Amino acid sequence: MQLAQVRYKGRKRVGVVTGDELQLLPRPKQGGQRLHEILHSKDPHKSVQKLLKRSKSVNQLDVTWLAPIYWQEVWAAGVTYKRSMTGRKQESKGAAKFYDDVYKAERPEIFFKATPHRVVGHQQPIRIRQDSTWNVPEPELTLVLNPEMKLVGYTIGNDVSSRSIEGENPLYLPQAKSYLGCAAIGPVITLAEEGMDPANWKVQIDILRDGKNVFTGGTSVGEMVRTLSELIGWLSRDNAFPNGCFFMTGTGIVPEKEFTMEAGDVVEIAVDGLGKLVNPVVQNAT
Ligand code: DO4
Ligand code: MG
Repeated sequence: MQLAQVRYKGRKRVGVVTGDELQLLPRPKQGGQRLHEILHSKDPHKSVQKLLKRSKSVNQLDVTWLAPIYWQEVWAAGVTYKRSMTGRKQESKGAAKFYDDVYKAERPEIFFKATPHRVVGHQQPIRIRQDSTWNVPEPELTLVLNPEMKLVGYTIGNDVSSRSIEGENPLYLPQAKSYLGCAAIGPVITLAEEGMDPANWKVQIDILRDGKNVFTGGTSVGEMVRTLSELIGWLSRDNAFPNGCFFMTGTGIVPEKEFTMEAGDVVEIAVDGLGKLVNPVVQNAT
């Protein structure tokens, strides 16, 4: 079951997406629930089934897609795939040893990525920093966690990053990673179900420039060196997430060092079963 947050006739609404169909659930004032309330309910599937009885079908072309986030924080894990480790070692000679170490260490790299106002949804522009010369999208399986840190859903995340800033000095990581428009999430949240096996899911990215493909890459979640429950365990340690949390699980696709993403590009990320997240790229003043 896939849930979206959209703007329809000027109002934020929750919808259920089935292929090309979009069923809008009732508004909170009419007995509905906001998206995070559904996600954090005892049984999100049951909550949606109940609300679907009073839903209304609309055309997907009549809505604006919003990031499916309310007030959750966004966190991210890093160097969870070999390709991220080798890419980072290349960009940052001084810090190469640390990327090698963290790839093998028991404790993973985990960092704070964004608050909701820094996050965009499907078809909304992601940003390149104005003071950055080398930039990449990072396509990442993203976990939706409730306040008890239970995995309630999956979505696609783009951990947009400045490689020039991160590569200059690893202590600049927060500036390379967290700024306005630094993250995209969506287009939908796929509710977790028994029997789902993310390890089999393929992740695919295409970057288009002037309508032509300038980068294409793929990986599988099974290439990740850590398990999802291990990552959630580390994120939860000595921490609390009263509003729930989105957790990006790291990138397995890093373009060669000659490549930088540019303003005007369009980034398309697809993950098996989770849909396709599409975002144009801008580098404007804030
Ligand atoms: O250490 C840098 C960040 C790593 C990261 O974001 C990733 O591997 O996805
Ligand atoms: Mg990343």
